[in-house]
Amino acid sequence: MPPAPRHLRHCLAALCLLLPLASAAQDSRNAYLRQFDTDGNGCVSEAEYVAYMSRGFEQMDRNHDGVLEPDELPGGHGKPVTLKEWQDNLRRQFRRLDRHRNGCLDAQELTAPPG
Ligand SMILES: [Ca+2]
Ligand SMILES: [Ca+2]
Repeated sequence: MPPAPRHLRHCLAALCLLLPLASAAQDSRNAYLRQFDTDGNGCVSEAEYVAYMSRGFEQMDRNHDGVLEPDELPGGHGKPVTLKEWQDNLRRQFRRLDRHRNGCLDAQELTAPPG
């Protein structure tokens, strides 16, 4: 699988700054998971992951046209990103995080550095 385009990696890196990685005590991991886990079953499905992470897109899409133009991207440059491209990238990210391949992320998988 080809690496994500550079501008997407930048966006995702910006989102990952929200992760409490440095102080990833189990409590904060679980609190983080609960933000994603809308059905409360203790793990994050692909749909829950994409829905939650898409909020980042909506917050950055200041003119709400469904496209992140360069001036809406972190750093103010890069190729425009559509919501579909953003979500496709999130699904790839989800599959990388799902190390147990059970279609659901536990707190440990969710807070692991992407890679
Ligand atoms: Ca869930
Ligand atoms: Ca836009």
